[in-house]
Amino acid sequence: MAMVNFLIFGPPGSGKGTQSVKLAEKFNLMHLSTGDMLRAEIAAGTDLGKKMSSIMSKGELVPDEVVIEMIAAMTDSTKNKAGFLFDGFPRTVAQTEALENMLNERGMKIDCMLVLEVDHDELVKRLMLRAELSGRPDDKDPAVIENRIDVYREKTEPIIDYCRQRGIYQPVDGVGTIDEIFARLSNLIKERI
Ligand code: B4P
Repeated sequence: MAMVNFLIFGPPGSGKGTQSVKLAEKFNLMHLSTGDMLRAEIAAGTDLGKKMSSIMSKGELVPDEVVIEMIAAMTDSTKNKAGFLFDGFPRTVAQTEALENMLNERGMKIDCMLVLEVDHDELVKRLMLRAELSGRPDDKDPAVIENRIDVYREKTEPIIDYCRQRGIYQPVDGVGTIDEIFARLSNLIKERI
């Protein structure tokens, strides 16, 4: 059966990670989160993790090559999955082109880009709350949160136009309870899988 591949997309704090875990389980998708992979490198104290942690704690994006390499290393391990769910990747147009190439080489494509839409004040509220619970350094400082949102608008949002031109752009209301948003996303995935 052909794999159907999804991007879950949206500003920091829009709920990509929260929803991805649940969706991957429900639809047997291979969940790949570059944020989780980078935090695992930091937690393991690797050289790469040490280099990346200062970039991430400022709310900047790590270099494209780093995340592209991480994803490339994972795209062959599909283990009878129905498709990929890329979470927090791609974050630049260059990453998007690299992902398309990787998938094309394997006879696949990006089938759908699910974009969680959440207003600015709600994003800040969620991230400040998460800072209290998780202690993530990039959530603690309101100035870093603002920078992450600015970086998203400047470097990541242009991917929306790129995907719109390919006819795979699918906006989703990202405000509501986690279960409500899960139901909205599930309906969209069900139609395509
Ligand atoms: P990520 O790990 O991708 O995380 P994120 O954008 O901060 O959050 P996400 O949208 O997943 O939010 P979540 O579900 O957790 O990136 C972290 C950093 O890693 C980046 O800033 C960058 O430095 C680096 N990085 C990662 N990928 C990269 C790439 N490809 N290229 C370059 N750099 C990269 O939700 C947030 C909070 O909201 C949680 O506490 C959650 O419980 C809560 N929440 C979720 N849904 C809610 C709802 N419906 N209502 C209320 N609260 C909700």
